[in-house]
Amino acid sequence: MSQIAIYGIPGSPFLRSVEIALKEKAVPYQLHAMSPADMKTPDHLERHPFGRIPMFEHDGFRLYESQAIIRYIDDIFPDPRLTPADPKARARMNQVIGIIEWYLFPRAAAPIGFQRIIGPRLLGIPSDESIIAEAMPTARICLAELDRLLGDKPYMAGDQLTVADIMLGAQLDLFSECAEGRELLSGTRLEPWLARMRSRPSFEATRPPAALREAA
Ligand SMILES: N[C@@H](CCC(=O)N[C@@H](CS)C(=O)NCC(=O)O)C(=O)O
Repeated sequence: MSQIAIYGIPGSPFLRSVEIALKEKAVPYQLHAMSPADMKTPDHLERHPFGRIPMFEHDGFRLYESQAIIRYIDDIFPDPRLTPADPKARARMNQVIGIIEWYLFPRAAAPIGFQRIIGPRLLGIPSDESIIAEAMPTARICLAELDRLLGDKPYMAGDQLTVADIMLGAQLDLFSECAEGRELLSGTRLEPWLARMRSRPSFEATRPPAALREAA
């Protein structure tokens, strides 16, 4: 079996997405657990010039950007397939990934999650309520739109688990650890969908550390 290594901070939703994809395919990997202090070190900047995580390595082939990593994993280990064959389902999957990358993470989950979870819980920094208030309108649009796109389907793009479910599940699982995330999920179809995602062995095996989960 070829060697897969991943670098990242346990609990990070993007790192977790990659781990979930590997677990879904029962592919073993080695996790190099990092701390926030490691992000901008010369060693890590050499692996990831933007100083972010995750970073992935497969037999010497290095890759960053989570969706590129997961799509590569899906190509190399195609069973079970995480990309639908149907063009409309594939487009829906890609649309959800785009919403995560452009709106949900940078403009809602990251600012609110940092102010409510990472800052106060891990770094001892008090929450800045003005940053949370500024992010809430985008967070509301994101959750409403993702709920609409899910509709009554079992998965975001249809009848099968795709990259979109994995990436969104990892994001919303952490986001639901704060009151704002829970409030926005409450009563939506995303709520039972997230419960189903959480009960998958791949999600259970990659649960964020207790310090993050108990931060609500
Ligand atoms: N587009 C990147 C985003 C990665 C990302 O933003 N990761 C966060 C952790 S969840 C990070 O590295 N944050 C560090 C920082 O903001 O300095 C990907 O998909 O991998």
